[in-house]
Amino acid sequence: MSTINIEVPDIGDFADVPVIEVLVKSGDRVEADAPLVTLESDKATMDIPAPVAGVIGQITVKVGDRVSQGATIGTMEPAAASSEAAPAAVPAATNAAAPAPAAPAATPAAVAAVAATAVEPPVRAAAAPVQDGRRPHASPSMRAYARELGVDLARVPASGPKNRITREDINAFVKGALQAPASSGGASGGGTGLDLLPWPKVDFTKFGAVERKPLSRIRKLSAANLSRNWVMIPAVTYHEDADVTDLEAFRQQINAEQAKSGVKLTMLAFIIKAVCSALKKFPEFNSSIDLQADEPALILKQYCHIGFAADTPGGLVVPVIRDADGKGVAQLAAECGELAAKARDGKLSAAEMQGACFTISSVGGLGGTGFAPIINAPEVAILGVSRTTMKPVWDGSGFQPRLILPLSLTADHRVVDGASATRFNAHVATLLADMRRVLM
Ligand code: CAO
Repeated sequence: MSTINIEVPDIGDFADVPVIEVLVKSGDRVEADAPLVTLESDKATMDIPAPVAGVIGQITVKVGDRVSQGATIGTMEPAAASSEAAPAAVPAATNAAAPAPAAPAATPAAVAAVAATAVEPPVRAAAAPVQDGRRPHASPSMRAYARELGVDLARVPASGPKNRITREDINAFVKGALQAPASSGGASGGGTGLDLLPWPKVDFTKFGAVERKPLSRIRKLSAANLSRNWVMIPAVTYHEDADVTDLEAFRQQINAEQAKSGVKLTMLAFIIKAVCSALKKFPEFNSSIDLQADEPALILKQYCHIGFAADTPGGLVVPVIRDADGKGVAQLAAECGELAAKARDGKLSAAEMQGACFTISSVGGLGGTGFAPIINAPEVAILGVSRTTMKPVWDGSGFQPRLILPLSLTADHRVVDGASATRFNAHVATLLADMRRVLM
């Protein structure tokens, strides 16, 4: 056997430097210069490289041990010594005329010289992390690995001690980038990532008294969903006015007639009915885009489940009315009322919030003249509804007082072009102006 010791080579002025990572194990085959162990001082992170190519015998240090120049960190068998075809190692000192050996000799003297003589590979060092955490903290070998893969270390979340980026972190980052939808842009720099500034950290107490209130579960979930949807969907909002003068008169009349029965037709129920009809006419609005498949595609749905935003003390939730297209306005109004009550009581089941094809967000009961709602992924559009107001409308010969309902449709431009969105919105407005058209 020609086992050699692996020693800590010249590491400059450093002594008693902690081992922060052991990168190899017994039996690993390594190239010359391959990083074996990482040390970290106050000022730098250093890799101790393999003195020659070969097979690791054992590593005798563990994370937390402290080492200085000359300390043995393990043993290895040089490749030439373990190969039949390789020339026999000749101690340089005994054969001055021979060419320099490809591997060190197996004599103790030669072994001792390995780390500090001609075959001594350079110790690679990286600056220690800066305290604000912005400069990525990684050993030289991890920097080299990241460079090889084209990974910008500043984007890799670190899981190692002292916030250090490990090989697993880089692998996870690359895996995530490969699995991300093409539309989200790469994470390789070059202007395709978001390159956002860190969120401002402010000590608000410097400016006045504050109270810290934990976020509700709903708010935490919706914050994550809304952020993703806002960032990932190239959305455009289109505005339209619907003349609901006749519809509102009809609704009031029916509600008055049925006052004793307890049935109340709501504006939202009529809007759901109109939207279902428009989704039949414009099927791309009842779809989801699948960019993750090998063959990206549009999934067109044959069913019509409608979500509606409900304001609750815990935050916004979106209950879903199943097969809304097959239901009458009275039933739609009743289901909306029941689901909204359940939402406010925090009693909605997960199933009651899943499977929507399209969402309606109505703030009309509260006010508003228009707003840009955020699409509820993986849907491709959402209709915002604001408060009806009586407005003077020119009929060709004079101004007439008409009740106007503002509609704000946000649509995913990857699926819906501006012309289609405007047609859809105008169609919903036409249906609301005369609900008999829903029958056609
Ligand atoms: N314009 C004027 N008034 C309206 C209106 C409109 N567009 N829509 C409803 N109203 C009035 C109704 O006439 C009713 O008044 P009356 O009781 O005097 O008849 C009152 O507002 C309540 O209406 P409603 O009982 O029909 O309830 P709704 O359909 O307006 O609301 C729900 C139900 C669940 C949508 C609502 O409670 C809610 O949570 N809205 C907020 C949704 C939200 O937060 N969206 C924003 C999400 S961010 O995108």
